[in-house]
Amino acid sequence: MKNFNQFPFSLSFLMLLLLIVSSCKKEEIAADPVVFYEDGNTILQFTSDGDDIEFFFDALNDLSDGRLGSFPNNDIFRLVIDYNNNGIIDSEVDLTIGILEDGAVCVSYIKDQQTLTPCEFFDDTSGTINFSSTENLEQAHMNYRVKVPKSIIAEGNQIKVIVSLHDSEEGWTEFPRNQVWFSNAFDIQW
Ligand SMILES: [Ca+2]
Ligand SMILES: [Ca+2]
Repeated sequence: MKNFNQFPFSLSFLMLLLLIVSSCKKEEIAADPVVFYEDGNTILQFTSDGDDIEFFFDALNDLSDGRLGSFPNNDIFRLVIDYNNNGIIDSEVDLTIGILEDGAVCVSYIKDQQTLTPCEFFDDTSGTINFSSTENLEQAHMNYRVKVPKSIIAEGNQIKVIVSLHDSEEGWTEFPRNQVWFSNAFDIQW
């Protein structure tokens, strides 16, 4: 009889505790940007914001303004995403994100490491390619922001990502470098 009475009490107490912990955790993550790569030249970070996620790529060593012009004579980024977080390419499931010259956010699905589908465009996406100072460096330099709904980029709350930055003078730099998608990609979760 004693055990029978205790069980519902413990269960509801546990559920209340879980509710409190999970609501605190959500607010904490939404407020703080998470840096997932940093060296003296490049800072890569994301910020979880409700149903959206914002990526910020700060190219501290790119001091040449490459906002105008067409590829390869411009500065752009490419974000490669392992949608189902399984470490391998799943054709037309995993995706890439970039920004076109008119500012539109282009979502392309990966067929294989060399082949992407044409751009698709989704509501509630936004992005900017900037030549400006940032909190990391006062001198004007290239930096990139892109915000997308989490539902576009993730099956759950965890993905692997690769970021490539293109400078008109230096070409592509991939983070992490020299790899087969997504063998040693960055793990991020929110
Ligand atoms: Ca440049
Ligand atoms: Ca995958």
